[in-house]
Amino acid sequence: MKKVLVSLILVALLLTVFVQVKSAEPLFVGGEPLSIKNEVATGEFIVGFKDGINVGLKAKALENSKSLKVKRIGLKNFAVFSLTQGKTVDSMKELLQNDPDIAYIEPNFIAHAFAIPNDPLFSPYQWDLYDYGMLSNGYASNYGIQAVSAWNITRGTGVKVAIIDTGIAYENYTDPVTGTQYALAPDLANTKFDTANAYDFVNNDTHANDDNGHGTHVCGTIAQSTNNGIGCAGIAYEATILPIKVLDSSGSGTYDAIANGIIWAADHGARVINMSLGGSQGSTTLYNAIKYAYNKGVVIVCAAGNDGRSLVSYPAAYTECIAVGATRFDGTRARYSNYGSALDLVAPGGDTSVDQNKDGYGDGILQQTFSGSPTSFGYYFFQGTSMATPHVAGVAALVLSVHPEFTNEQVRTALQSTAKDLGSKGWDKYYGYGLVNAYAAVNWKP
Ligand SMILES: [Ca+2]
Ligand SMILES: [Ca+2]
Ligand SMILES: [Ca+2]
Repeated sequence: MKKVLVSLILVALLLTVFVQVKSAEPLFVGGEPLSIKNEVATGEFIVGFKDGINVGLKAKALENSKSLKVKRIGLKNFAVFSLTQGKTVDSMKELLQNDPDIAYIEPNFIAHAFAIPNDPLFSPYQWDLYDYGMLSNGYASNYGIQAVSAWNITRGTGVKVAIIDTGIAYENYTDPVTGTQYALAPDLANTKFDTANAYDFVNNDTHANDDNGHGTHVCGTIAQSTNNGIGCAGIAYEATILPIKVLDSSGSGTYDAIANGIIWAADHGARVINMSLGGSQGSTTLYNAIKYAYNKGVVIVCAAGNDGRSLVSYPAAYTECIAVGATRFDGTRARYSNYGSALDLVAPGGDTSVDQNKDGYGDGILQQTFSGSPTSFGYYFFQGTSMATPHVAGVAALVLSVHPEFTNEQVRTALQSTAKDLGSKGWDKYYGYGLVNAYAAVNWKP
C-alpha cells in the first residue's frame, strides 16, 4: 500500500496582492517616443553686451548698421533680436564677431515649467501623483500624493531603494539555462539600477529579471524614467533601484526567499525596501529578517493585502514595517484593501472597476510593464495594495534624499504626521494616518 505522506511541510505560498486590470490589453503598446520639442525659441537670439555699454543705444546702432531687428531689451546688458529669415544663430555670431561691445551671442532657449514632466501619459492618466486640484480628464484629483510640488525639491537622488518582488525588467539579458530573453523596459532606460548587487533568490543567480510583470510595474511607480518624453512618470526617479527577485513567474514565493531578500537588501545599502507582497501567516524567519533590516535603519514599506478584510498581511503587520492600504481616485478606501490596527498609511492603489474621471479606463495605476513575453512592453493599469505601497516607498526615498541623516523612525514620522487625514479624525483602521503627501513629507522637520 502506498503510504500517503501527510506532509506538514508548510508550503508558504505567498500571494501577491495585486489584481491586474481585467482586460489583458495594455492601454498603449510600445510607447513610441514623441519627437523632442524644439527647445530654441524660433526666430530669436540674444546678444549680451559688455559692462558699461548702453544697451538701448547699441541695439539701435546694430539695427542700422547690420540690418537687425530688436525685439526686446533685457533688464541688464542684453537684448533679444529677431533672427533674419533663413539665418542661423551661428551666422549671427559670424556677422557680429568683431564687435568689441558684444560679450556673447546665444540662442534664446525655452524653459518648461519644471515640475510637470513631459512624459505624455502623465497629464492625462497619472492622477495618483497629482497635486491637489490638478485635472484628470477635466475632473479635479484631490487624492494624489502631491509629487508634482515635491519634485521642485527633490527627485530622490542618492537614495537606494530595494524592490523585493518578481524581479524588474532592468537589463537586456538571455538566461543561459532556459534561453529566456529579458529586456530593459524602454521607460526604465534612464533609471539608475544597482545592477552589480541585483539578486534572484528564486533561481539563485545574480540576474533579478522579471518573468511576471508585477515587479516592473511596481518599479515604474517608484522610478519610471521621467522627463524622458515617453510613457509615464515615477515618484523618486533619480533614486537608485536594487532589484531583488523572491517571487516566481506566478507571483508566489517562499518565506525563506523573502527573508533572504530582506537581509540582502539591508546588507547592500538599501535605505528603503518595497515589498508589494504578503502572506496570511507570521513567521520567525521572516520576522528576524525584518528586525535585522530595521535595526540597520532601513525603512520597510509593505502592502496591507487585497482581501478586503480586517486583517493586515505579513510582513506589513509587523510594527517595524509601514503597512500601506489603497485608495481610489475619489480618496475612498478601495474595497479590496485590508485594514485594521496594524494599518499605517494609505496611498493610491486604484479601482479598475470604476471610472470616476470618465476617461474611458478603469481608475488604476498606470505604469509600463509587459504581458506574456518579458520583452513585449506596454502601459497597464493595475490596482492593488501592491500599487499603493510603492507610492509610500517612493515618498520615503524623497524624504531621505532631502534628509539622508534621518533614521527610519524619523522617515516614518515624516510620512505619518504629514499625511492627509481621511475617514474619522486622526488615525483610524481604514486609512491609518491618512493619504501619503510627498510635498508635505519632504518639507517635514523634526
Ligand atoms: Ca517616462
Ligand atoms: Ca478612469
Ligand atoms: Ca483618519
